[in-house]
Amino acid sequence: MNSNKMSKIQIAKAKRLRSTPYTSRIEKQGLKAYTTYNHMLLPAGFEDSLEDSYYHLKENVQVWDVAAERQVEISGEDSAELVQLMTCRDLSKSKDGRCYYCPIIDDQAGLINDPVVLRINQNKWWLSIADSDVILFAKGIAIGKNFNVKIIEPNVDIMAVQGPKSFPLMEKIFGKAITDLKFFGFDYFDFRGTKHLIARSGWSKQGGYEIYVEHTESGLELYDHLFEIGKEFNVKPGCPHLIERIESALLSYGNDFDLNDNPLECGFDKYVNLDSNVIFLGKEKLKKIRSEGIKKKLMGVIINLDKINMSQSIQLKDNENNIIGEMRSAVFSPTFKKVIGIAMLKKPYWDVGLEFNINIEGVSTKGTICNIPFI
Ligand code: THG
Repeated sequence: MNSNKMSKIQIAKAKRLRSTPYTSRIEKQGLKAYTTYNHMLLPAGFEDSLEDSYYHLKENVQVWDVAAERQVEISGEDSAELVQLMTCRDLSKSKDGRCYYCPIIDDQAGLINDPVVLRINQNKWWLSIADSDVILFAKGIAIGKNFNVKIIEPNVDIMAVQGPKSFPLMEKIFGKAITDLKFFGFDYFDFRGTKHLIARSGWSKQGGYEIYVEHTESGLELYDHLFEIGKEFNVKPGCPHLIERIESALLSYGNDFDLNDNPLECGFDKYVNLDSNVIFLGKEKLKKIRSEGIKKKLMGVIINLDKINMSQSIQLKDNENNIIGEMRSAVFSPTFKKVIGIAMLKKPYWDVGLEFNINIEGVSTKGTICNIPFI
């Protein structure tokens, strides 16, 4: 009832809520909903149901307008030092032509963003950002440090090609070289005389590519071409998928975590390097957190329900009505036939198997804590 009413409310477009080069196309291709991301339109659903698009993504190939994953380009002689200062991941051995998933933190180790960092070369980096204004943070640091860098948001509009059939589809256009690309590697590939930066990456675990379109006209031709020759692979338009991403535990900045959480609480331990000699903001604070131990932790939850509609976090309680954490994202999973979610649990309540109570739209029910990813 509520959600039906909600869906009739439209979002008013304006210059401030930026369109993408693909907007007119996706609107003709059955787009049903937008969300906003980096002050830009991000498609959030097409005419297929959430479940139909889930199975479609897992079996076929989809093209996504993810231009809202904006680039912060940092170039110049101090660029490597600035990028390192912003992330707790050690980039001292990073290589040209590689992507790095990097938590960006402030001096208190609070998470500013979790971009994919592309090392184009030692003096030119792209931070492919999640939904927060990284460019202002970068500029602030650069000004304060008197760095010799140029920081811009270039005209780059990513289209993602995701799903198992993305490999034969992309091979048909770009040849075998594209299937040789390693996970999180990128290179330049020719399409009708124009070079496009293409990475083997994307916000799904179904495999695929991201095309960082700098030459819009050629990019739009490529977009149309993907749909033209993709027919044999059952290509459809799509967008980051709520069920798939929760099952895969691809975390979403602003939903699952934000400035009030640190990387160790979010399970980003792999991307936290405290024992090398690189210099970054928040390093001392993170060392302190590591030695004292974290006080909350992101976990999975499973709830015996067949639907849920979330737009804010929901408290989790124990039998004595103590708040033990909060669920931040959730969706019904057709694979588990239950609601699965991502929750921040307070110490000492993050034990796998622990039961909790949760009240959803007036109905009280029980759930269980589990590890992520679900799949
Ligand atoms: N692609 C690009 N930019 C992005 C995203 C993207 N910017 C915003 C947002 N997504 C950033 N968040 C993530 C989260 C997870 C991953 C990528 C971006 C990801 N993680 C892999 C995993 O979890 O298996 C691998 C990380 C690794 O180990 O290096 O892909 O999707 N361009």
